[in-house]
Amino acid sequence: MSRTIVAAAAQLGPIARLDTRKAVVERLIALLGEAASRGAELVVFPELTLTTFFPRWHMTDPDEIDAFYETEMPGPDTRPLFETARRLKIGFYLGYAELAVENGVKHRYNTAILVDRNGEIVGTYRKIHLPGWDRPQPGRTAQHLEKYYFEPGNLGFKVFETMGTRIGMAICNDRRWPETYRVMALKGSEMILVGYNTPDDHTGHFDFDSLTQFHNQLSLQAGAYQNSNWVIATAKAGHEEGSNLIGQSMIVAPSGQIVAMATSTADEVIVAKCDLDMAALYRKTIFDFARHREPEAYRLIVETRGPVSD
Ligand code: CDT
Repeated sequence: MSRTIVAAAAQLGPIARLDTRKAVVERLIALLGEAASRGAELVVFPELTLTTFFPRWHMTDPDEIDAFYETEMPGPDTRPLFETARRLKIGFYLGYAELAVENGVKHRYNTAILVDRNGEIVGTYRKIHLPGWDRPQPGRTAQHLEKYYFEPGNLGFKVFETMGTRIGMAICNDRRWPETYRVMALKGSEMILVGYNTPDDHTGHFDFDSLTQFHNQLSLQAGAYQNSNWVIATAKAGHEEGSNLIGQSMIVAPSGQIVAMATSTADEVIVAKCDLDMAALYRKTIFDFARHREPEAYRLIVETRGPVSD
């Protein structure tokens, strides 16, 4: 008997700086309802779902900064989302800015959680590949200051056994790095969930920026195919506070084929029935890791960060 899971990407259009959490959560609940009515059992929301993409600004006032972070999950504003998911029997991935206190010390992470169909948090991931800079860059109107607002995640790439499958999580820039998918695939993941906020005007180099959508597709399709995983990737999209965020949320099969893609840059749900045994097919054949991988030849990948001379 084949194993399937109906998965949805719930793309969000822009969120303004002054939009309240309550207003955003109402949008998420509407998307959850639509996904459920179309048979979805698992919904993926974007990176930093609850607020505008604030790393585009350099803020220095601690109170102003703290207002973008969650100190508890669920909290008073997000609890209705968990309750709705439990009632609809639908699991979800949610990205948000996390302010955590570990051993009495404050830490800030770009985080995603995985919630099962009973509304319980069953997995947490903290973004590892933080793009951008740790201080404002002179001459740039739109900054990308993720290294200023977050520390690299300290939980590694884990795989969570839940909802009848094995699920891994990644966040935005992680999707461009092959190591992200490979570590989770080695741990037996069958589905990788990704939320993102990707501006198409961030480098100022037209030759590069004009390929932003192509690079999104390329990374997600390669990650899915080379690692025999379903990839569910969800954008925060549209013209947000002066920045153009690409949409193109998509569901990619382990064959690398795109089986669903958003057509707008607004709130939009896409749904696909994912055959989990398709992942097994690729992993038993062309990507049978145990038979074909040669880790001795890859040592350098974990021994160095940057280029080395041979
Ligand atoms: N949020 C995020 O990781 N965005 C990046 C843009 C990088 S531009 C410095 C991305 O990889 O899409």
